Amino acid sequence: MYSATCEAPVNMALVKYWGKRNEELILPINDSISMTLDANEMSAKTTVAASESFKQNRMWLNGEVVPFEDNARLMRCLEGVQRLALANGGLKFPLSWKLHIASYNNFPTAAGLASSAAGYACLVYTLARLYEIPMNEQLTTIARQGSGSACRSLHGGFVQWHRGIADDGSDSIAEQLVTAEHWPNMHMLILVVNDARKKTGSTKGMQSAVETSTLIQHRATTIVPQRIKELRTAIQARDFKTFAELTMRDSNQLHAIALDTYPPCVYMNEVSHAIVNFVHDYNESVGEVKAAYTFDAGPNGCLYVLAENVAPLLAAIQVAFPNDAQQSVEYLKGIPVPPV
Ligand code: 2P0
Repeated sequence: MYSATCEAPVNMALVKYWGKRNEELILPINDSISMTLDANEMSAKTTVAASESFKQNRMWLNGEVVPFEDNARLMRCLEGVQRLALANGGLKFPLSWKLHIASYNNFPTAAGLASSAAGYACLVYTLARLYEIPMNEQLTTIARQGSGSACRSLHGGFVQWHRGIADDGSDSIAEQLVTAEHWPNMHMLILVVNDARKKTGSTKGMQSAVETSTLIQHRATTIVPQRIKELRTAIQARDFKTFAELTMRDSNQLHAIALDTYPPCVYMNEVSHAIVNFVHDYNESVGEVKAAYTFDAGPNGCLYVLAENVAPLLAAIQVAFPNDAQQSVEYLKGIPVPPV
């Protein structure tokens, strides 16, 4: 038997991926930029074993059996890695050996917290290790076919997913812009507003947006290219103020597009909007932009803040959102919290 085990962290988009131009290959209509968390924060951990004695391919997610060969995205990832393995040559065992895959998330899978990004990135990387394929750009094009945002979790730090122009998706790759060490005091707090499964998943939500939103093409062709340039410059310069404004504007635009979808997709709730207001009020009260929010396809908020500003921000959050049954905004994970 041969096996490999790896971990891959969640990433959170700053300029959002929303909309595909090819559903099957998962090719986006615009570039996106994200930040990958540390692997010891929120991550997926996957073990893949291959053995001559396995009768069939099997997979477990958080201990529960899940479909394998009926899962087209999973099969595409497996076939993609196996194709690379064949091209590499020197296989230790035949590709016909069946696989057993076990994957765990160390955070709630249903919470809408980018679990598929970490999961597929981890799957593809672990398969690559099993077949002894070194990390390379093509792996990001394979992870992309599991879940679009997964391609970004193959790199740490700040990462850009290029939409590409080729019809076969060969240039729709993820590229690391800078490592996490470039901006070591950048932190993310997650405010868990609701950990229930969302009504309209991202795949369906963005598909409806492409079909019905009259704003989405303008965003993809005009707004995002400029925003990507500006964000890259802000990250290079560690310019938090510009970084924060671009991030907040892009989150707001994603949800404007979701509302412009017909029928509309509503991902943020009252508490999410209260978080938005809180961050703007907080920045105004301290006279400087010290926090930025972003929301994915769900109500949970992510705040970006520099290490030195975490303690006062957390103190203000606790005052604004007392932890009662009605409005539970909870600090989930992130960093060692200094005394407030
Ligand atoms: C992102 N999201 O850039 C955006 C922002 C959610 C909001 O990527 O259909 O699970 O598997 O490619 O990657 C979530 O979408 O969708 C997502 P598929 P995915 O992170």
